[in-house]
Amino acid sequence: MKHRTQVGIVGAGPAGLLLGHLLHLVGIDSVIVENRSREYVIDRVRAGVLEQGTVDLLCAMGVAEGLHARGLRHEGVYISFNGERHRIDMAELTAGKAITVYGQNEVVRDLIDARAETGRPLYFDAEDVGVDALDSEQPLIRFTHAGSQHEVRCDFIAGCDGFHGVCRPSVPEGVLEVFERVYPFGWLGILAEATPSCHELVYTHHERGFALFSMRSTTVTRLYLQVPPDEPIANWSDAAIWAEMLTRMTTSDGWAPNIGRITQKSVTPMRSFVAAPMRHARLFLVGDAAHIVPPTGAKGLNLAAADVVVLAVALNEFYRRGDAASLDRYSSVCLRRVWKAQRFSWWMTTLLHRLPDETAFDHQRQLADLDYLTTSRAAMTSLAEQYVGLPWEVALLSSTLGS
Ligand code: RFL
Ligand code: PHB
Repeated sequence: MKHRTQVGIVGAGPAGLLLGHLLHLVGIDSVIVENRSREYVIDRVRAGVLEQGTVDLLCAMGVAEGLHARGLRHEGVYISFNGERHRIDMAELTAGKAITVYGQNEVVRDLIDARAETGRPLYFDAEDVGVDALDSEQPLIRFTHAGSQHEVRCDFIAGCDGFHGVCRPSVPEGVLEVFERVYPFGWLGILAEATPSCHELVYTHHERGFALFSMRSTTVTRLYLQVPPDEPIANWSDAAIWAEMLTRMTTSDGWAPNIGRITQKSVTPMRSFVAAPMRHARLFLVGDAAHIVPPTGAKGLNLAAADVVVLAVALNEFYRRGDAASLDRYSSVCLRRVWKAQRFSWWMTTLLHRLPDETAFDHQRQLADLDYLTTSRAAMTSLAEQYVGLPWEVALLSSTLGS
């Protein structure tokens, strides 16, 4: 089967779905091709923290009904070390900005529903997905679906297929420069049926390693523990997980997470990665396909959304006015934000984790950093403005959606 579209989108994660819907709103056609099932894409447990800019984007796109009903707005965040929790009042330090806790799977479900309502094509369970003719005027996406072979001829392809996708590896050798750091630890994450015992997140530095208290709703707690990067999850019984969580997180005032039935557990490795430029010919790399951050700064999904805004605005200018200047700037505009998020995520990660080869000096310096962070208004402001998200190109977006 042969199809023709303006923008072919590989991947129905947050990046692909957001892009598809923004393009729909400005009247640009797209076909989205996803190799997993609808259920798998929705059930995958990942991010939870949305920056103010991501929230504003979902609102401007008219897909924020669930977010308004079930999202949890947090105006502060806690940093815990030496058994004491210290609150950073983000809203006060950033003239009223906040983050919102709303699961990535909820965002994805809302966007899949919105896509279905538009009637525009979205193929799940696509097999043998590949991109071709990238250097031509009409690049192609090829895939097999329900036994039939499909070929989508596109003006542009958006590679929104995550870190393990096919788009980045399809760029010819020598075009992309890769910057990478792999960390000597991973995160063991759980979801538990337990009422969150604190209404904001708690990032904990502990002798035995990092721990994070988060949530998904008023009845579900999300927790993470620093573990070795290749730690088999089978090594961790539920009882062992709770014992370690309580050891690391309990503070001297008696605060600790509530315990409940564990409904999901997994180990995630941690890396920082950037491939530049984020474009080759008519292929644009978007979100995790181009960059990965360690989750400590809660930036991955938000960075993917920021890329999407830049690309959608540029495509709109191309189709409305025949002006390709913004498409030509896509990579450099995105990379400025990406590198600042890389720096922030690396800083949060190295501030809060124990390194296997760290010296007593490193440890004392880390504690001094934490002390400074939680007592200096300048340091707290710096964390707050990056955590709620550096300014977005929202003016650009609203003029595009309004046009
Ligand atoms: P995704 O979500 O990986 O989506 C890519 C999609 O492409 C599909 N795909 C293909 N489709 C067709 N053909 C192929 N050959 C394909 N190969 C892959 C995949 O099935 C998938 O559906 O990338 P995207 O859209 O760029 O979104 C990025 C975010 O998912 C990611 O950055 C965040 O989850 C990172 N992250 C967090 N980000 C935040 O902003 N805040 C957080 O609090 C946060 N916490 C986290 C996180 C990631 C985590 N893990 C598991 C890595 C916590 C964790 C534990
Ligand atoms: C989450 O709730 O999954 C979460 C929160 C903060 C992070 C990472 C993940 O930094």
